[in-house]
Amino acid sequence: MTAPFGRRLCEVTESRDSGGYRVFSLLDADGPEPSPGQFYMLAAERQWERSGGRPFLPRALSVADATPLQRSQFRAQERDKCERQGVRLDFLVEAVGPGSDRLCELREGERVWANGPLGNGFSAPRELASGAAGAILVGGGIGIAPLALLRRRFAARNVPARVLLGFRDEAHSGGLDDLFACCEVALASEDGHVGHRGYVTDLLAAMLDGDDAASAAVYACGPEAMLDAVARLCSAHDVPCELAMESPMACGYGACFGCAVPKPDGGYMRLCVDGPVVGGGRGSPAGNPRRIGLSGSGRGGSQVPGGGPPPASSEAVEFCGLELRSPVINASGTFDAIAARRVYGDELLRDFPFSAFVSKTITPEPRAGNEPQRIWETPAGMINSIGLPNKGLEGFLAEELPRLAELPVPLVVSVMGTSREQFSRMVQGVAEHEGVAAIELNVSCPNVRSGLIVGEQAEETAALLEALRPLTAKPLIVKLTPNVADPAAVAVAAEEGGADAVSLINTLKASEGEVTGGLSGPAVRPVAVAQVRTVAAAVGLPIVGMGGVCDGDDAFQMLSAGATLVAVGTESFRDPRAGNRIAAELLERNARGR
Ligand code: RRO
Repeated sequence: MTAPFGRRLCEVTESRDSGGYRVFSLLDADGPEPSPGQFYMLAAERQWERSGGRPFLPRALSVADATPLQRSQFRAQERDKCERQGVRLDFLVEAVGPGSDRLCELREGERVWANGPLGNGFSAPRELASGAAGAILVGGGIGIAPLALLRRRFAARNVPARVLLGFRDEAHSGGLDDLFACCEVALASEDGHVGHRGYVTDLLAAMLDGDDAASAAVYACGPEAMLDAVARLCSAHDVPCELAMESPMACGYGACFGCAVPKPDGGYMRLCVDGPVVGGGRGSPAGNPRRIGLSGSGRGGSQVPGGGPPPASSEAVEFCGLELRSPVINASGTFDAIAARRVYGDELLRDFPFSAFVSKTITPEPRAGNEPQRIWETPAGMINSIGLPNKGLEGFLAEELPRLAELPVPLVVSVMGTSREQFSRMVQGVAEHEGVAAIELNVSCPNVRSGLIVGEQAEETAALLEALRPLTAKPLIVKLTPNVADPAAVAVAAEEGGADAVSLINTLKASEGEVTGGLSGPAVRPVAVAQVRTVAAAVGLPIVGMGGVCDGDDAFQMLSAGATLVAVGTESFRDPRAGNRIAAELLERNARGR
């Protein structure tokens, strides 16, 4: 079953302490019932971004319990809004940072933005737990949460399930009484305050040494070291296991490419869409899980260079010969329409959030992307070091282009190479396909150590465009870097070389501690607006303005600075429907301003 497309406000119906943790309940009037192991991206409606711009991104929490509610159980005012039955969702959370701190402070009556249920849950009980030994559930710390719902589903189907839970110390054994109140559990604690003194995997090892272990199946969630140990034990005993993993995640639906974990056969997978539950093969779980935790070429834009009011109506707009229904598109690499369709189904196509779709940048050969960790939250933004994971030109043309051609909007393919020859191959390879309306030349990725970043030098940019211009009549859009002293000089070079448009800004080179990558989000918006204004004053080309656009006012500001189109990037991580929302807000704002 697919999730409803977008995020929705859910009321907090209960919130209470549970040991060192907090349990809170949400009334989800519109969502389907989740499967054990699935998760939601959550953000409080109020006071998110409250202190120093954090928390900024929503937080992934796996669901600890889900209770279908009949309409009659809703409060009167909710009942009218709800066409079918809703679900009460329980979550377990520990205050360990700005996001979880705020979620721990939720009080009854508050509202929370929820996007979900997301991800692949544990297999249905009948598929794995058919043997006499049934299921063995292994939880550690806050990882006990998804196992609580799993245990209830097993019980409902009369599948025997033994539960092994481990805690560091008393302060970290919260949730136990709440989530496993009425069932038998074997406990372990590192400090010996309860049950076996040691690790929960000691209990698992003893159990797997038993006679009936061969017919068991193991389901586990907990810290990385625990999952590694569970995987090793199961492999040694030839017992199938499923592991609920965790990785820093910005979006939950495949857009951000942040939650990568290594695949057993090399490369990476995104935990949000290929997990968070992985494994299932006999003795071949997740490989080596690294981390757990959710816890046309119409030259000249319609804008007056250097500013002036945006068009009175934000509805239809012409851009490089393309008729777009609104000026709002996506920023390359911030929305994976193929993954999003897997998650949200065809509802995505019916209400597609952008008036044109820009692909993630592709390169001549496949790339696995950078080693995780790949994303870090910053004040009012985030740093990424994704490293261009993509299937390469051939893989893109064979596997992705046909599916992107099904989108209800024009397709812009973003390409990159490390030499003029490579760029030429990319442009030729892509341009001949009917489904490709325009090509973005990414000369500005901050995260690939390829040596030259073409867009840092005006002469290189002009020479590149002169080489590429004769290869296609399709519009060429040059994606500029903000990491130069004079972006307008590079934009002028692109124009002189024959570009049809420029887009800016790519992310700002940034560091937080040891981490280096590209900064995006509202934190960069003033820089982006300034650069769009400067570039608009210097070139006659249409401009795609982007950088921290979160709402209609931001979009208006970008258009007022001289952009013809506005691209939404990081905001789509927080709100999958941000593109349509911003287009509607822009329309409303323009109507007000008239
Ligand atoms: O994949 C990335 O790391 C990435 C790219 Br291609 C880009 O153009 N900008 C960015 O911030 N990250």
